[in-house]
Parts: sequence; C-alpha cells; structure tokens
Amino acid sequence: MKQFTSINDVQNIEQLILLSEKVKKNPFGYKSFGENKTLGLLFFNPSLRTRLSTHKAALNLGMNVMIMNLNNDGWSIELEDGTIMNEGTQEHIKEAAGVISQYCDVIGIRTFASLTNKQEDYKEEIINKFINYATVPVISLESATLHPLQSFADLITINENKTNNKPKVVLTWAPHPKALPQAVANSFVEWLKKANVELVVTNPKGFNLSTQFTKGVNVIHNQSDALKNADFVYAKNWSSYVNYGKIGSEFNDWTITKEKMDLTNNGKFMHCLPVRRNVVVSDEIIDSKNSLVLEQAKNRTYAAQAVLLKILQDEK
Ligand code: SN0
Repeated sequence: MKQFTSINDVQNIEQLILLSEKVKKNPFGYKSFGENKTLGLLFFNPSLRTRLSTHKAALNLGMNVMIMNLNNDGWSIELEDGTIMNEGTQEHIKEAAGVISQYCDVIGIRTFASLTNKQEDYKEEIINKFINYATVPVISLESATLHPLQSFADLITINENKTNNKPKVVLTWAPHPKALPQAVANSFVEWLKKANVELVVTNPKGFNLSTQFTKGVNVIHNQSDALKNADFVYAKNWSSYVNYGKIGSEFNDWTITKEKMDLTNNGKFMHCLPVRRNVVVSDEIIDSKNSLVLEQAKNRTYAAQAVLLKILQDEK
C-alpha cells in the first residue's frame, strides 16, 4: 500500500481486517518492521483519538513519531503554483512536503473541510498536493471528505459485535450546533457498502450525502422507519452537502434517545467521538451497555497499526 486516503487504496480489505485482528492479538509482535522508521503526524485541525491512537500504533510497531500542529507552530502554507508569495503565506507546499519526506518514512495528515467551498473541499486539494510533492507514503488522518482510519475501526467494531451474519446498520444524521464535515459519514458509507451488512442511511431532507457515496444505498428521510430492527445505530452530524455547510437547527428532534433505540433490535449505539451529549445522543444511551463508543476508540489503534504495518511491509 503506497498511500491510505480512502478504501480505494486498499487492495484486499479482508486481508487488512485479518492483519488488524493479528496486531490486536499481538500488538508488539511486529517491531522489526518499524525499527528505525519515523512517522510524522501533521495536524491542521484538533485531534484526540486520531492523534493518540496513531501515535500508539506506531510505538507498538517500534517506530519513532514526530508530531506537528501546522496551524499553530508552522509557517502558513501556500498551495497555488506560480503565486507571487508577497502576502500572507510563507512556505510553499512543495518545499514543506519535500522537506518532511526527508525526515519521515510515512506522513499522516489531518486537514478538515473548509465547508465554504464545496468544489475545493471535494477536490481534496491539500492532501492531494501533499501526496504529489511527498516522496514517502501519506495516510489520511481525516481529510476534507473522508476519514478512512475511523471507518476501518468502525468496521472492525461491527464485525466483533455482530450477532447475525448480515446485521442491519443504520447511519443516522443527528443534530449539532456547529457545521461539521461530511467526512466521517462519507467514509462510513464507503466502507460499509463493501461489508456484508444491510446498510441504511437516514437524514432530513436537504441533508443527503453526495451520491458519489450513497449511489445504490437505501436513504430514508423518516428516522423512526429507518431505525426499525437496526442492529447498529451509528449517529453522526454532518452539515448539508447540497446547501453546502448549512447546519439544520430545525431538526433538533433527531437526537438519539431511548424511545428511538427501543425501535431497534436491541441495537448497539456507535459514534466516532467527540460527541455533544444530549444533542447528538442522550446520556442514557451513550452510557448504556449497548454503547460501543469506547470499543470504537480502542480499535482506532489496531486499524492504524494494520495500515502502518501494511505500508511498512510493502516498502520492505
Ligand atoms: C470532526 C468531524 O469531522 O465531524 C471530527 C470527528 C472525528 N468533529 C468535530 O469537529 C466536532 C467538533 C464539535 O464542535 O463538536
């Protein structure tokens, strides 16, 4: 694997899942692959789980890790070619990516959507330019439109917790006070479409994800209908794709509550975190025995470790 920015970079998903199971059973058994290798983690946005789980994954593999918060600590980066750089930006992405490639064997990048320019966000300008100018593999730590390490961990968690061969998995939109990216939802759909599940997406009208992801997926606008007999309920807010960046405060009754979970087949609750309690989900549900949020976060380490290990193995 030369890069990991979406499920499309994975040649064999079953094999990667098997690798995650192996590293989960024996996290320190693969140190020879990471010895004397350095992972660089670059953040344009905040992070808790992604930062710590990917760091831990690298340490488990015997790698060294360097972390940089580019917005606070770095120069401001120029993306355009041919610009006369006599204004705000100080360093071109060409040099930044080229230099960091000399210090690191693998580079991870977090770069959220702007939510102001749909075309630019969906072109994935920042991560693609980094890939273009870097000379080492690049992995996404959540880009403008996708969060593949999260979705891979979510798939591992669903596989571990399913009680029937083809569980019903419902991705439901939930309320939020701020405009959030579509990345987690897009990516979840992309990964779960390839799994043996009955996938349903439910969201208010005006909040459909891009058909680039939901083509062929059952999208229902009535949340209660969608939740019926669900084995897994994955809640996530995303701002509108059509009215790009719009929040949707008129749908505050989409919170996941006990009444809603009672419609499911003793469904398990999932969320990528961080979560706004009693906005996205009631305390009662996130604190219940059916909540998988901590298991999801735990599996972030093994998802990241499998991805890093595959990259290191392929480089050898
Ligand atoms: C990010 C998102 O893409 O939705 C990261 C999730 C892994 N979430 C947030 O930015 C939440 C911020 C908030 O204000 O609650």
